[in-house]
Amino acid sequence: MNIDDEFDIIITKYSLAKDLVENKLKIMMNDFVNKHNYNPIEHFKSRIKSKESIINKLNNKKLDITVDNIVNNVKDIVGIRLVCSFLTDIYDIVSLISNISQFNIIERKDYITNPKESGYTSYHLIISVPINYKGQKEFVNVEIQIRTVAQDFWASLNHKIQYKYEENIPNDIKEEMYEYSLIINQLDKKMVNLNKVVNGGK
Ligand code: 0O2
Repeated sequence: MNIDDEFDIIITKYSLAKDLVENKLKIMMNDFVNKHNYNPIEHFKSRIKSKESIINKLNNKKLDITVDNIVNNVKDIVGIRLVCSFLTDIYDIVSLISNISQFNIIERKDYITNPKESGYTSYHLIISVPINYKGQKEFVNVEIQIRTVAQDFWASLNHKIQYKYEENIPNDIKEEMYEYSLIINQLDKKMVNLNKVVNGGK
């Protein structure tokens, strides 16, 4: 089988995983809203990584373009981003996701407690979920990124900057973005406190 056909199969399998995870998350959120009368998720987005981006990622990691390398080294072929209002929502959502029986947590990265050098903050989970492809059960990885609206705002501009300058982001822009990430973190913490005051300490 040539690599284009292999890619088509990979995309089909990961699309099944994306549908499954989206459905489970919707059910999870409906249950939460029914119970607490509050929806911590402002919005959510899903995407399947393009073939070009998958190839770029393997090239950056100096790996050959093979099915094994794709499956073992590109953990975010399916990416789901959950954006919420408050820092505290992030940890509630992580805990809810961790309790979904079909989701097997493979990796947790708390870039809120340990921000990346760029200033990037977000909580990442890599989960493995079962899919049924042509009558066979298989497990597929999905990346879930959970972040606040403010963190998402920062990440979105940072993504544009990375795209424009690639590896050569000018130092003054890097420093400015880092400074803004600190401001955003302070703001997020203040918003949690103010929300507690407004809601009588809850
Ligand atoms: P895209 O376009 O969002 O898909 P990996 O790079 O995934 O092989 P690593 O280092 O373990 O391995 O991944 P990491 O850093 O935990 O997560 C990678 C993803 O996090 C990125 O995916 C981005 O979505 C996001 N991310 C990480 N660092 C930054 C950052 O400094 N700025 C922004 N805006 N996003 C970041 P991709 O595939 O790089 O990009």
